[in-house]
Amino acid sequence: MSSARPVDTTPPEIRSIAAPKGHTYGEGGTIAFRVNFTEPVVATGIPTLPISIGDTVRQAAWNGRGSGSRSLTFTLGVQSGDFAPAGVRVAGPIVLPDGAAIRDRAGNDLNPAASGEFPRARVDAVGPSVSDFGHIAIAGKRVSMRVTFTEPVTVRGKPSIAFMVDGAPRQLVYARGSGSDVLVFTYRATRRETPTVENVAVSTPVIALSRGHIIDAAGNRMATGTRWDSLLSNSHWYVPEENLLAYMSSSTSFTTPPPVSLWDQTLWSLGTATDGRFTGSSQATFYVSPENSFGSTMSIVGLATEVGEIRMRFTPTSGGSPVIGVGQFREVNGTTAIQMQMISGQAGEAYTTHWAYMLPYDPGSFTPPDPRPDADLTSTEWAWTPGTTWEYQSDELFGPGGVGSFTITNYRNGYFWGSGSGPAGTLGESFTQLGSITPEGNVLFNVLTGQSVPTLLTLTGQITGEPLTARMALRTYEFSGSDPAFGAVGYAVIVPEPTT
Ligand SMILES: [Ca+2]
Ligand SMILES: [Ca+2]
Repeated sequence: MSSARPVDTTPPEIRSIAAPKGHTYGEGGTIAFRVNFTEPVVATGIPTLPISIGDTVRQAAWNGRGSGSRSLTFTLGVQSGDFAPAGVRVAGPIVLPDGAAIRDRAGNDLNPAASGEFPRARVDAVGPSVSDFGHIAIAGKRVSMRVTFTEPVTVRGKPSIAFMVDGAPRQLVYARGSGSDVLVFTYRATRRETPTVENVAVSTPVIALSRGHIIDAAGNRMATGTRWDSLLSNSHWYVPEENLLAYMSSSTSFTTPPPVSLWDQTLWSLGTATDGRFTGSSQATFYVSPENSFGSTMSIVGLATEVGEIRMRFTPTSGGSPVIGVGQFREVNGTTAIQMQMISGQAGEAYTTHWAYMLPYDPGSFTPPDPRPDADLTSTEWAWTPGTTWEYQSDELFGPGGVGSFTITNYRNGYFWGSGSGPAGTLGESFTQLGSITPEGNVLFNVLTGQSVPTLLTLTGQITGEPLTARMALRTYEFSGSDPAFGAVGYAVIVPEPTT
């Protein structure tokens, strides 16, 4: 009696996929998926198993071992930015690229259908970042700042934040908070120092990690300005056609005569960025009329912070007013733009202010548009501000605790100007102002005081609220050395019009 072995015509199938180890996988972690088949399989090439990590599908690849057995292991290396707090899942059937196969011993091809959900295999390859730098607090000799993070962090070493006491550079050093999402940085004044609201100033706050680090629960390091380095390094930026608009005022007043509109194109060439710091050059062309233009070539010193703010200083190569700017990285139609507000700042010269969405370009294949008079730059959210009066507390303008007011008389394309006054004898006894407000409410403006030798102050901050409840958080902004410097925050509160 012959017992012919039956011919195997049944394709192998996936019986199960074992859950990866329950864990939060950080950047550089490896997630392993053990795929069990209904019979022994022979694998060749590099079969892959698609895995959903949040919104991204990535391929876990066969690790090359176990051919001839009933199970194969597929592994996936977690990459920076991967994020799946609810776990990962199989996104589709096993993929067999050219040259890859999974077959049983009789040569039947695998039925590749696969599924599986693994809620305990969480992925967090997004480093913690600062969500808020608090105000500086002064209590006797102790100066402190609370810094809030996007998630709980663990601190190793002694990270620090540079600031100034009486013009001297000092460090706020990490003191406490590891394990939570708020860290406190402190500085103890020396015997000869008396820190006060007036003499303490913080630059654009940046956490220096020199001898330490800040990590999240999955071991990812704090995002710093470093994450903007590749975007900024050796890049070129231009102003798109619809943003080609600037305003210029006289050297003595921002209202009399009124500022005039200019068409401007500004091109930046940036060098290598390191930890968010960069240098470069700027070439601007301003047209007063089709026949009347002037150019300006400036060197750039800039800084991007971990939360995506940009501070820039432009120094004319042939003398003249420096320009300072504040900006934010913003996504515009899928491109990372730099929304920039800039204003020239040197008492006694004509002033120019402009804001725009700067876009990256390749000078080898793209010619930025020339200035032309059809700008469509808008910031309609704040079009209600003309005619509003603001009560404003500013130590710098009105003396310690002093209060004055200003009125916005004109607002066009996000540009505004007006005038204000304060207590007699103070710097801000009378002044005019000129600047811009972005759709998101970022404010940058110059104040020019009314003395025979005027003083210029640059203020920056944020406007929030509706016409009846609006307020601005403002602070002075200087950028003369390698770091920007900001004064303490003061508030401007809208004064309701009398109802009759
Ligand atoms: Ca079979
Ligand atoms: Ca994280």
